[in-house]
Amino acid sequence: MTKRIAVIGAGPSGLAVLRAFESARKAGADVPEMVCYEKQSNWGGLWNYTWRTGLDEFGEPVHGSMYRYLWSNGPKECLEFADYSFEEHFGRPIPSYPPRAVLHDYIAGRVERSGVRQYCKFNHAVRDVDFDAATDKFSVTVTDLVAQQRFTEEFDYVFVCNGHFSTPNVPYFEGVEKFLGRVLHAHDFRCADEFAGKHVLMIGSSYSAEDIATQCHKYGAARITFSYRTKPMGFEWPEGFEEKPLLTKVVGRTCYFKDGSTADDVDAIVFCTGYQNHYPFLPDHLKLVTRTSLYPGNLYKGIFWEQNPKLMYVGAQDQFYTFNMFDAQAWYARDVVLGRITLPDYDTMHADSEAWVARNGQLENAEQMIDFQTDYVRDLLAATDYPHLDVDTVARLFKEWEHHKAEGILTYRDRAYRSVITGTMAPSHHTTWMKAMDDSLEAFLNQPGQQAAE
Ligand code: FAD
Ligand code: NA7
Repeated sequence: MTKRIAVIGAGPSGLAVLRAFESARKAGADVPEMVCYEKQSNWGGLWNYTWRTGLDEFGEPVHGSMYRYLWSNGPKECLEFADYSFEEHFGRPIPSYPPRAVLHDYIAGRVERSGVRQYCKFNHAVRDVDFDAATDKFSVTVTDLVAQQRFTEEFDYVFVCNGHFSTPNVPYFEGVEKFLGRVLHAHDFRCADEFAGKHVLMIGSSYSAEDIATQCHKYGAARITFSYRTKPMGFEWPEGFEEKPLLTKVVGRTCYFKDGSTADDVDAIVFCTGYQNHYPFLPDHLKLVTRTSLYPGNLYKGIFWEQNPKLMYVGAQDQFYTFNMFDAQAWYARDVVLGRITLPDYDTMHADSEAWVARNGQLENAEQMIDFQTDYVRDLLAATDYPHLDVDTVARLFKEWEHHKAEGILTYRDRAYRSVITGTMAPSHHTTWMKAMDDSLEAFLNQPGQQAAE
């Protein structure tokens, strides 16, 4: 009997899985039947922009956390697929920090060309997964959102690829319920224009705080106050920015902080307090329970649920590497499913993942974290036929990127890097990021007379 694989989610992680199996099939391998359930009407995951917030047209929680004017927050050269370069997709070199629509086009282009759309069932939300030890099969219960029909199918393997930047982490602060302004989580932020002329408080000191604040500044916010829990970001912020310790209470439109200082006349509070790994469709015995982490526990190779390795997670970790790491995971998992790699016993798997978890716990700064995830990706790549990816060069680019951010949080996106895959130097963008108000694909690619800078 043909084996069957369920893939939950058609974001970059789920698509990496489809692509990995399809490339083996095209090379002559006998691959299992694949079904990918995706609750949105198209693929691309978070990169598939939606204007909606809260619940969608079917009453489902909106997956999207991306906003208008979102530009890549890292160089595209660090996420480039080893089997599909940006140059191949766009027919020419493009600048290093593309806006969201350009990255969506790139992700979609690869899978469109490899013909995997036939495996995707869009507008299908996975509700429940269970495993029957007697039959050695998973049952996956799904709702067809358009037909409003619920059904269950059986599978031999399940890939969990639902992402973990969609369910907000929202702490409570005294008095916030009486705040006389707008309160939202980064998940619901869509458009910086709304905050033109306003004083906005960002709670948090990571990527969302930094990026939403600089977006708001770019589109005319009057003042930005950050509130950090552990430490300030410490960038050289433009005038009107201030970093303060943790918020203690809110009274009217005044915010009080741990050091006794205040911020007055706050118009909006944006909770940039991160997200939860959330798997509502999994029973406890299959469910990963973790905070955002570079190496969640109980996952051998960061992928296999050790108690039942026929359940696999792709993209469940915090990310420096993204698209190419998902590929490395997908190729490795594929080779296990195809019998090309044999998994060790439970104790060996668990000891291995515990060693990674322990090393993760010792990391002290971004450079060490980059090296850690580089080692992880390198380890996966060594075992499969994924095309060569020079992760040492990728790691060097990540570190340069960190330095470039430190040198100018408003200018780092004006930098250009050399492709690790093609060796081509990216051209500079026709407009500096602070002046590039139009984030459409057309505006970005319209580079009059642009030549690749060597
Ligand atoms: P997602 O992209 O989240 O895709 C998961 C998919 O699963 C979605 O399509 C969803 O609809 C589907 N799904 C969820 N639940 C179900 C269900 N029950 N049934 C069926 N389908 C389901 N990365 C970068 O490399 N560069 C960046 O600049 C960058 N910027 C980011 C900015 C923001 C605001 C955020 C939140 C993330 C950013 N990321 C960035 C990281 C991002 O997580 C990855 O790029 C990538 O989208 C992760 O892919 P994924 O497939 O694991 O998850
Ligand atoms: P992150 O990177 O997980 O960061 C979450 C931030 O929220 C971080 O600064 C946390 O502080 C802070 N946080 C979390 N809980 C609290 C509480 N209770 N009080 C105050 N502050 C808190 O999430 P992001 O949204 O920034 O980034 C996620 C992805 O989106 C990422 O891939 C980007 O590319 C875009 P800490 O430093 O832990 O003290």
